[in-house]
Amino acid sequence: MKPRFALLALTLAAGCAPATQAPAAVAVTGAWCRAAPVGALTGGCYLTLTATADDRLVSVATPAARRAEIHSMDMTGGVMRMRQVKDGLALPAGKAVSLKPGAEHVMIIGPKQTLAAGGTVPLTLTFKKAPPQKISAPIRDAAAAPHHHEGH
Ligand SMILES: [Cu+2]
Repeated sequence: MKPRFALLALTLAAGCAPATQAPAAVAVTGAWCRAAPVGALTGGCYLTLTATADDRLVSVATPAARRAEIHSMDMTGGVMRMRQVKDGLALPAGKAVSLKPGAEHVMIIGPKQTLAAGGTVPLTLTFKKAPPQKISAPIRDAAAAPHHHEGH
């Protein structure tokens, strides 16, 4: 058991080394935006972020809308409410943080074009430590997902 533990410790130490030497990085996967009807005032975008070192998603910007905000959802007095996350979203090292319908999400406000399925939304993600990333999120229909943008 002992040699095996030593080996494991060594492997962990080796695995940690690149995170401290290399600049902080955040992997962005599964990005998409929900298709919205013509004239919709807001839209939701979702993605999964995995940081190599502790980081924060500080802000999101898009040229496709008036502005973009990071929102969280919580229950207040039995009502689901959205709130802007002002100090950014924590991204613990190595943990996949998913922004998804019914939870944290990127809200785009005042889209400049219809969010039609098949299109894309360019998003610039700004992190506290990792360099900013530009991604292109495909727009998809999500009829089955809860419609949480009403009453914004
Ligand atoms: Cu929202």
